[in-house]
Amino acid sequence: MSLALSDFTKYSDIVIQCHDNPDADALASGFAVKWYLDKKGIKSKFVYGGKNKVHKSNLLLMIERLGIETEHVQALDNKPELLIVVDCQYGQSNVTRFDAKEIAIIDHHQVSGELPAMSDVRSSYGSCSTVIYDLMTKENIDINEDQNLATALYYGLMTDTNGFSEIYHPCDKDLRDFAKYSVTEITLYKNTNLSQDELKIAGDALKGASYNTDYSYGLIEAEPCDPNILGIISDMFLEVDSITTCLVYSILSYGIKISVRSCVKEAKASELASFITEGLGGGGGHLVKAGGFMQKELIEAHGIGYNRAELNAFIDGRMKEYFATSEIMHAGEREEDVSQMTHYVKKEFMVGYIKASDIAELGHKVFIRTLEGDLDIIIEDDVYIVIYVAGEIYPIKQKKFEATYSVSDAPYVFPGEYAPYIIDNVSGKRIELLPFAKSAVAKKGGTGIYARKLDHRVKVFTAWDPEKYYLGKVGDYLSVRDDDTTDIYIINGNIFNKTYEEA
Ligand SMILES: [Mn+2]
Repeated sequence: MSLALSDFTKYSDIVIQCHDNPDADALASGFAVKWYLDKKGIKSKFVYGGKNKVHKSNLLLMIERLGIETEHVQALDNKPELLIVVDCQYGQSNVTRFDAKEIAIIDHHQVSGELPAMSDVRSSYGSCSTVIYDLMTKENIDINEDQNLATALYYGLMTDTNGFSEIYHPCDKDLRDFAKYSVTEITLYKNTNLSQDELKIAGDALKGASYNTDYSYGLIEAEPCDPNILGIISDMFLEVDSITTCLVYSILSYGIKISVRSCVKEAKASELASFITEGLGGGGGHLVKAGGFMQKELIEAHGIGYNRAELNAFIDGRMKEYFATSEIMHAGEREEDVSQMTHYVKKEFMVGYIKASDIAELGHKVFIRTLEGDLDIIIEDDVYIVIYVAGEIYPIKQKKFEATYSVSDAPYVFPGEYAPYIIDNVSGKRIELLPFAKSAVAKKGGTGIYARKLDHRVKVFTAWDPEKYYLGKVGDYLSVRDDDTTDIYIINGNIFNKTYEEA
């Protein structure tokens, strides 16, 4: 299921709807779709339903100053040809149901029901604003054409990711880095974000903190409030001396919003957030700060009653489970018992490669943005860029490249979801990598490994990075080199199957 914004241009009677009680991301998303349709000369209306009209000061300022035309309605005058639902999904409990001949969905939450053919739901994105930014980029529209549009999308992403601290997808980073927003506007909204009542919610919530002494974590439930309040509470909560991780949540009518913090290297906040929300929504962020959301429909489908007592017990249970079921290993401090493992060697598989000097001038420093993170390389004559089996990118010297791979005539097919690109730091140019990519085949054999499939979660601190662990999940492989059995690391199960075979 996918869509392009240009799919909408064949309709003439369009209503755009965001979820009830809109937040900045919902408003920015509706505004952006309407902006696009206006540009194409198609009339549309942007509405939201529900009991309440927008009343938060920052949102009122945003609506007024960026010229967002939105209407609070209880019903539609007529059944539109097309209803485009943004930042939520049709049929969810936080979206008033309006009838339409056809439905389209653009969202970034977890899929919770059946989707219409015209839908684009990207659960790993920090905001719906980012999805629309990407859809516009694909239509060759520069959001910076209109500063109000760039400001709205930037603010939508900012507020949905706790001031960018809970961002992880490269496309979110693109919007954050490339939007030419108005600093004046953002500063104004940022400082009208909390009402006196919300400040009181934060104060009340702190009084109800609970502590788990076995695993040194803290839990706080806050009354329904702006997600930014959760971030403020968890930042303060983590400073308490007896805890090393904490989770702050609030139970909303349509789901649970969480904010997670960690100050120890044995638990990444991003990973904890994704563990807590797994199967029920989504979560992620950084080492120290992360956030997430769990959908009411999915929680209920898991047999958990949507009431405070059951939800509190469920969240506390997941926290305990996280700490109880993760094994921590430090490379170099233990010798693996290879008799319990299988001997494997590399098999033949295809990768992509690019000669670095084909994409930028020698000596230039370039920045590469990939799904796994950003990296910088210097363009040298003997540097190649390899696109690995799941779309991961890494630089390699020519000598090592030739020893590991042989070039192939087969056309290159990119296996990943986010097309990598570089920014040339000298010329400032953005260059897509895929048009330059050619195929190569990995040679069989080489250094062998011993490996075993994991049946529980393991965190490995490898020899080359003692600060950050690699997470191994059920189905991934714990591996050691056959010539150095203290060199433990994790190989993703999917990549392992594509790249190794029994010796
Ligand atoms: Mn959103």
